[in-house]
Amino acid sequence: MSEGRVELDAVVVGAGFAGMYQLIKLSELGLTAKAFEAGDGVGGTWYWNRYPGARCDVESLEYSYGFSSELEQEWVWTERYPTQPEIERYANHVADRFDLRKDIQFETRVTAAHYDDATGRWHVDTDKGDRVSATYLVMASGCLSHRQDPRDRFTGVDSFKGDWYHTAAWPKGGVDFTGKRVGIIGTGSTAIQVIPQVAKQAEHLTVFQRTANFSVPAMNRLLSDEEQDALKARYQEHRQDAKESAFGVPVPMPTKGALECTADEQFEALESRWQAGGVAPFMLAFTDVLINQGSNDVVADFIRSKIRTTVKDPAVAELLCPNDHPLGTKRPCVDIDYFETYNRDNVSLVSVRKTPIEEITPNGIRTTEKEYELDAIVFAIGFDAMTGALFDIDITGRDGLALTEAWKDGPRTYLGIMTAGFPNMFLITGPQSPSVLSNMMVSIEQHVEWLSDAIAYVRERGLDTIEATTEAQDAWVDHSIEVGNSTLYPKANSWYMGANVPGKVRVFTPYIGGVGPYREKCNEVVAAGYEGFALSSSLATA
Ligand code: NA7
Repeated sequence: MSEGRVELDAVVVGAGFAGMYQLIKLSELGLTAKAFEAGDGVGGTWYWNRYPGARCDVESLEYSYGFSSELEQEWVWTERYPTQPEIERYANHVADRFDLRKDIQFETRVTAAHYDDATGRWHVDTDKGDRVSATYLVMASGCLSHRQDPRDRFTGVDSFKGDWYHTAAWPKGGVDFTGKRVGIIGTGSTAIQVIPQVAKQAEHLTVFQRTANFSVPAMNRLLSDEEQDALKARYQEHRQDAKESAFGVPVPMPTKGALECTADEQFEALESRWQAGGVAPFMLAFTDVLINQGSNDVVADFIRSKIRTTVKDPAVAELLCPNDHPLGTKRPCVDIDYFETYNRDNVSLVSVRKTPIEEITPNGIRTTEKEYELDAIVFAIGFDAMTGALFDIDITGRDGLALTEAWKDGPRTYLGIMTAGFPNMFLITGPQSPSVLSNMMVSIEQHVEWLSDAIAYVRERGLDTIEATTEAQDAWVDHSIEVGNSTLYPKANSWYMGANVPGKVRVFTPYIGGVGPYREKCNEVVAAGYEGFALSSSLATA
C-alpha cells in the first residue's frame, strides 16, 4: 500500500491517440486506469496544433485507428488529407464512442513519477495535487509535444508590442491577421502549412527562413463516397499492407536504384509521383534514396527543378532550393500551394542564414541587415522532439535513477518500448522505434497492443514486473544507431538528430529499419518468451 495515494493499476500520461487507445486496452484487461492530459480535450498533437492550414500529411483513411471495424466503417472522412479540425472531431468521436472521458483528467500535467523499490509501484504526482500509486506507467506523452519556447531562442520576445504565437499553442478561437504585417519564423512542415494561409489574410507576410526545405505537393482533394467505400471494403487487407511496409503506409516497394535507371525512367518515376502527390512515394521512388547520395541527388534535383519553375522570381526560387542536406534527412514536407505563395505581391522571403536574427524588438524582428516592422509574429520553430516531453517530468526508476541521468548520453531503450532500470514503465512510440518515421497511428496501435499483451502475460503468470535488460537494450541501441548511420540521415542538422535544440546530444533517435521488419522483431521477442526482458517479482528483484 502507498499511504495517502489513490491506488490504480495504471497511469497513462496523455490523451492523444496513444493514450486513448491505451485506456481502451487497459479496460479490456479489467484494469483500473486513469489518463492525465494537459489539454482540456483529447487529441494530443491535434489538440494543440490548431494553426491555420494544420493538416496531416498521411492520408485520412490511413491515419485512423484500425482496431475497431465498426469505427473504421462508420467514420466518414471528407478529404484525402485530413485537416486538424476533422482529426480533432474524430478524436472526440472516439472518446465518446468508447466512453473514455470518465478515465481522463483534463487540464492536468504529470510532474513526477517515481518508482518505489519497496512496493514495486509508481508514485505519480500532478500539478493539480493528485497523488497516485500505480503498478504500470504508460508514457503516451507524444514525440512532438514539448514545443520550443521562443523566449529561450530569441532575445526580446517579451518586448514585442504586437501579438506573437507559437503554432503548437494556437488560440482556440483562431487569429485574424487581416490588415496586419506578419512575420513567420521557420520553414519546417508546420510553417509550410501555415504560410499559404496567413499570406491570404495578412497585409504583408515576411518569412524568415534559416534552412530551405524539400516539399512535394499534397494534391489534396475531396474524397468521394465511392472511393471511400471501395477502400473500406478491403480495409483490413489495406491496413495489413501498412503494417508490413517501410513507413506504415502501403506504398509499392521499388526494385531499382536511381542510378540504375535511365534519365527517362528517373523522370517518369518522379513526375508520376509529383502528379499523384504525397511524400512516402517520393522517398520510395527508388531503392536507395535514403542511403546513396548520388540517388538522393537525382530526386533532390527533380524537386529543385520544380521549385525553379514554380517560383517566378529566380532569386527567391534559389533561396527556396534546399542545398545543405540530402532529401528526407530533415522531415520532407507535403504542401498545398507553398512555393506558389512566394509569387504573391504581399509575401517576401528573408534568409536568416545570410542575415541572422539578432533580436525581437518592440516593433518587430531585427536581423543583421535591418529591422522588419511587424504587427504579429508566428513562431513555427518546432519541438524538443522524442525526449522533451519525457524529460519534462521528474521520472526516477529503480534506486532513484533519474531518466535524465540514464539518458544523459542519448536515449537508451529496448525496442523503443521500455528502458532498463524503469520496471513497468512503457513508452509508446519511444526513441529507437519507427515512431516519427512512420504513420504514427500504425506505430501507436502496435505499441499499445504489444505492451497490453505484455501486461496480460506478466499478470497471467502471477509476476509483478517486466523490465528491459541492459544487455538487450545495449544491443538494440547499437543496432538502431548502426542502421541510422548506414543512411544519409546523420548528414542533416535535424530534430531526428536532436540538432535543433542547443546542448542536446546529437544522435539519430528514431528507428529507420522499417515498420514491417521492426514489427517482426517485436513479435519474435514475444515468441521467444519476451526475450531481452526480465520478468519477475518486484520484491525479489528490488
Ligand atoms: P521543425 O521541422 O523543427 O521546423 C522548425 C523550423 O523553425 C525550421 O525551419 C527551423 O530552421 C526554424 N527555426 C528553429 N529555430 C530557429 C531559430 N532560432 N532561428 C531561425 N529559424 C529557426 O518543426 P515543425 O513544427 O515545422 O515540424 C515538426 C514536426 O511536426 C514535423 O516534422 C512533422 O513531423 C510534424 P532549421 O531547419 O533548424 O534551420
